[in-house]
Amino acid sequence: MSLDDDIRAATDTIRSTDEVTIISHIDADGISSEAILVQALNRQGITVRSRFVRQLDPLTLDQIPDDSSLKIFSDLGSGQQQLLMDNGLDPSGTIIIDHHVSQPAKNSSGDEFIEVNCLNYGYEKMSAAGVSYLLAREIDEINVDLAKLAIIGNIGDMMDREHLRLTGPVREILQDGMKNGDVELWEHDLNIYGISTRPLPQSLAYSDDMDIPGVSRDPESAGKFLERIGIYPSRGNRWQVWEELTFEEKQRVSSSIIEQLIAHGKDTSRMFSDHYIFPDEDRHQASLRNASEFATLLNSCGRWQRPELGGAICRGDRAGAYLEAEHMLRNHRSKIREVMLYITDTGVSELSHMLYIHVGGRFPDTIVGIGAGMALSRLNPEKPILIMCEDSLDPSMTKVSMRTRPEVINKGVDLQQALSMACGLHEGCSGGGHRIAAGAFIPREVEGVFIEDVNRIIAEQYAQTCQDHC
Ligand SMILES: [Mn+2]
Repeated sequence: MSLDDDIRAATDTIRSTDEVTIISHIDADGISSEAILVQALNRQGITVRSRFVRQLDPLTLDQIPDDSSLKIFSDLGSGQQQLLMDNGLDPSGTIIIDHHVSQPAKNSSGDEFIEVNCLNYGYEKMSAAGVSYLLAREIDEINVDLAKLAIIGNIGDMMDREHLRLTGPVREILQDGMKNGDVELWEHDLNIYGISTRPLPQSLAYSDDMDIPGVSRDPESAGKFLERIGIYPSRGNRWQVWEELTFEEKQRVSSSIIEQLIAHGKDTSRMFSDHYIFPDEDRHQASLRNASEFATLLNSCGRWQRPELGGAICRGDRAGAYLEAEHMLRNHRSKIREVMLYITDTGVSELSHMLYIHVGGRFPDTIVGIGAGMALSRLNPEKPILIMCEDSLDPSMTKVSMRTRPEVINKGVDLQQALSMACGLHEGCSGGGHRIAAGAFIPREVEGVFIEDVNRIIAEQYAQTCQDHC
């Protein structure tokens, strides 16, 4: 079997149905996956209803209608197949489109779900939106105009972060988008975030990947750095965004940063990355002009319980839904900043192999992980960070989020594996995610021992890599 075989099997099932219920995840990848699937299915004359969930658990399973519609799970489901079986989902009437670690399950007659999961074939750098797109394209070539959404989902799930570019099958999806004319590739450009909306000094100061002496973490100094090389704020005191610089100005900035890094003996290997630009989006709606900022907008919709707004934007709404989402994004940013400042001000506890902090019920549990990721570059980025908070839906439970950086992954750390293993040691725990970012829900009373377990497992991961390579 191959991924293509699985895609064809799912397509055959879809062709023989006229009603579908999609159950998708609330993040940028889940929202763009849903938007791809809905449009592809509607074009086939199939009626679709959608549900967005934060995670698949017995509580959210209740939201799935008990009817004869074909159920399509996207960006979730692979790791919860036993739960789905136990809840009576029919294997022949259920499709799972996912990229998380799969745990297959069989019903009493030995049947399994129809699963399309790129990870099952070793494609680690493709997200659910990528798989959804391949399926949509198999259904009808007309769906190549959905490639842009697939790029957004993949970027939202950070599929480009390790290699600083999209790779593998997603690279081919990118070619589709470029051929379709609504995706532009800026290859080997400066590795900064916010190229369409952030004032340049801020973009430079808060690059996750570059530690530029005299620039990083200090927007004011970053502004002075720019002025020293002859780049000044335009029109009053407004700083340009990266996208607005001329080619020559960009080169001047890049070469000055290289000089600065080399002069201080810093690593230059993560200085350049690919950017994915959407030239058809209006400059007045700048948050939609590139894939990473578009993904941020979708994430903020999901995190604040309005995933359907993100879905409307994916389907082309540039009026009501966009304005509302922009408003939410501003709120989202200020809340994440609050989390980050709380973490850096309060300080974290340091164990041998990780940092941790408990923020109680101070912040919505949907954004603490992002805040922790941002705080990490201001703390000790050598160690993964674990953050705990109260579960908003069930106060007897604690939500755990972990984040780390690519350099740490390269040393053998796998947060998904660490949390899954630690969850296996205690009743009532569930966890999953990715090597670089993972999460879990655990009963409150096991918090203390859980932290110790995770720290020990991460220590073992380091030791294992050392055995293999040292
Ligand atoms: Mn995903």
